[in-house]
Amino acid sequence: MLIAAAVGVLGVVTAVIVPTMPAGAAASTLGAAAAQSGRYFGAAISAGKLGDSQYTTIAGREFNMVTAENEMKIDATEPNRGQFSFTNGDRIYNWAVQNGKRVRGHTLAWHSQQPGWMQSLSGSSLRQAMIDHINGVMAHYKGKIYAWDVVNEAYADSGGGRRDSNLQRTGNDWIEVAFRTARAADPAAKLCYNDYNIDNWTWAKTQAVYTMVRDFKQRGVPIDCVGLQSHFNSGSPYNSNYRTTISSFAALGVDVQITELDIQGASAQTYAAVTNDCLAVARCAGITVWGVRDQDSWRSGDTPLLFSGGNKKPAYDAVLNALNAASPGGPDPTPTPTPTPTPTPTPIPDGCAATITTTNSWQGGFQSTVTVQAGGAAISAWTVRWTWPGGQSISSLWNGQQSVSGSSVTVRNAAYNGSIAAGGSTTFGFTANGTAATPTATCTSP
Ligand code: 9MR
Repeated sequence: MLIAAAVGVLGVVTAVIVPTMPAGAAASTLGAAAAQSGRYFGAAISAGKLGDSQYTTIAGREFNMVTAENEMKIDATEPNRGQFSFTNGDRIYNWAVQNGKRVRGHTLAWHSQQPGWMQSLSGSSLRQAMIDHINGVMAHYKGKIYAWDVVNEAYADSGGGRRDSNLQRTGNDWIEVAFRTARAADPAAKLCYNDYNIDNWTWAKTQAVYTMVRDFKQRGVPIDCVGLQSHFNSGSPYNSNYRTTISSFAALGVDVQITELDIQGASAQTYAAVTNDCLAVARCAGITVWGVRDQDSWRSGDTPLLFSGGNKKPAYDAVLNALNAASPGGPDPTPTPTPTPTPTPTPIPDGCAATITTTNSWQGGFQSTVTVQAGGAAISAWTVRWTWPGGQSISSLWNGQQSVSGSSVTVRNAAYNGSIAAGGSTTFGFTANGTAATPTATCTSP
């Protein structure tokens, strides 16, 4: 009877516990939680605080991406013309890498925080100084930076035009010259345009930057990402059309990175909304908060961050929970106008199949989605191959790893989307130069 009672109790306990167990173990830090869907979670780090153990304990534990808050800016890295200084930039870079984090570079061409010598330049000598600066800094960090904010804050606060600055007065093409210089200096770094108040889709500044990025993609000016700074406050509040902003930029064929997030008052609900908006768009690559604790913020009076002293704020839990609730296999695919599915009359016996569809095209270029489908058995890795018929070339590819040999393209799964359930599918995408083409692709899985 005792045994029967014990079994009965165990049976009840089991029945209660099992259904409440999460499908996968929830991650306990922001970086690990974001990584579950192939994203990162970062923070702006200040070299002067690397001796503060509360600061480094939190930052070391929670974040897997680092931006130097001031130390890689123009005044810090080239205090005298032609004389570069990387002491503090390297302190941050080394701390990040020694702690297993990647680094975003911030920033190469900006009207603000210019050293005195640059402020006094104009015309072709300023243009040359900008090019030399980009080359000097990017050479030092070549191959080491995940993404550079190549150009920062080049648009006016209202009206939808460019901001007046000494750089703007060198000619309207200064932004594309900066991007072309940056691509040649470090082809491995993603190149971002970064700005504030481009979060609300209805604002003229947002539309102006969108138009610039679309023009750059159409003309082949190298740009890989848009940084939405996302400093939210009463004058520039979060709006639910933020998701539209993210997906609209992404649909141009660039990554979107939330680069300097802080929210006046740190509403948990707003932090969760921002996180969910990023999670809803496959090409929203990650989120960086602009500081670690409230006391570290450039707007500390707004208490806009995720930590107060050593303590996690309610906004922290909201962000962590949102990240943990994201689909584990990878980012949700960007909602695209459903392309007419290619009928698959014959079942895939084993392995996988791949289909290329064109989702967008323009003069000289196009964007495609490739659907990778598993056959009758689950697969844990895949390789898709095709041959371009007419000189096309990929300019940017996401959710996969490409290698190219002449006209032959090979794309392997990314770290987070190799596993596909039997009959399930995943997608990757790319933008390419040339005339839109949908060659037959083969898929193999080991
Ligand atoms: O947080 C930065 C602060 O420490 C500096 O004094 C300030 C100087 O311009 O820059 C702050 O960071 C800015 C970033 O570089 C660009 N976007 C706006 C950020 C907040 O001002």
